[in-house]
Amino acid sequence: MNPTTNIAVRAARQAGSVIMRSFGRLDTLTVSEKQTNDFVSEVDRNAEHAIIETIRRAYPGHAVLAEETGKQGKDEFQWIIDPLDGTTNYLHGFPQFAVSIALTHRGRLESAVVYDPVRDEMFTADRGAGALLNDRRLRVTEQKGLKGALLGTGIPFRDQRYMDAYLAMLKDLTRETAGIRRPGSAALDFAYVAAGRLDGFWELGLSVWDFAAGALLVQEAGGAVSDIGGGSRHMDTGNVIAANVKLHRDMVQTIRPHLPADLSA
Ligand code: 2AM
Ligand code: CA
Repeated sequence: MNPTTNIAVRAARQAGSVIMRSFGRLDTLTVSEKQTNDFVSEVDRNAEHAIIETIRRAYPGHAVLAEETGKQGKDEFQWIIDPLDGTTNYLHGFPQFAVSIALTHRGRLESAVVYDPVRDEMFTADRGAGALLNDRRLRVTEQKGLKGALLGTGIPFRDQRYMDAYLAMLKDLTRETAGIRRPGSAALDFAYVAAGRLDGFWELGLSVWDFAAGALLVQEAGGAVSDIGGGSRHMDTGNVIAANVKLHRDMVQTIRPHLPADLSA
């Protein structure tokens, strides 16, 4: 494992203990709403602080982009951090959330960690060296098409502009697959695609910290990640499809007819 991935693992465990310490006493947390339906608690902030401290100590010159504190520093290396992905689940005591930490070098993903502190599952990837769950090597499924596939997704929760387009995609994919799941943590959804627990995943309007680490996990597990129209700008647009290569193609084809003009580029 790369030294940078090792540091990310250490940081993720520290965040995990901040998160789990408060999981049994959620009623005492102070929660605020950043935007419509977008919540943050002191746990998000404390977990993020713990991650940034650990990274800073090891790599003081690196830049950071983190969900709660934004951008800090300027460097070829940038850490992309979501201290608690699935905050809404967390605040309801619904045990599906994760810590997500990625490192990019000149915009290219190098290291990825997604950590589920409830199940103590540590998903890691180094560019060019594969993806692991704890010590086990990960591989996307060999699902050949939509028939029989289990897909993950996220329902638009903030920006409702694309709701009708999204529902049309959902309708077609529901009809053609074995089932659709909406677990509520995009970082874990990507990790589950990498681990072969989901065959594929799609969502519109994600933030880069929700899936930067997840994208490298899927790629290193042999899968494809793209923009919703099949292009390569997903890290900028936040509209994503992830799956094994064959299924990815079928998902793009089914989704494409429903894309609003401004998303199909
Ligand atoms: P977050 O908890 O880090 O904000 C999936 O829809 C993604 O959107 C999640 O990874 C989640 O990341 C984010 N999100 C923010 N608010 C949400 C909400 N009310 N419902 C679902 N997802 C939300
Ligand atoms: Ca978050």
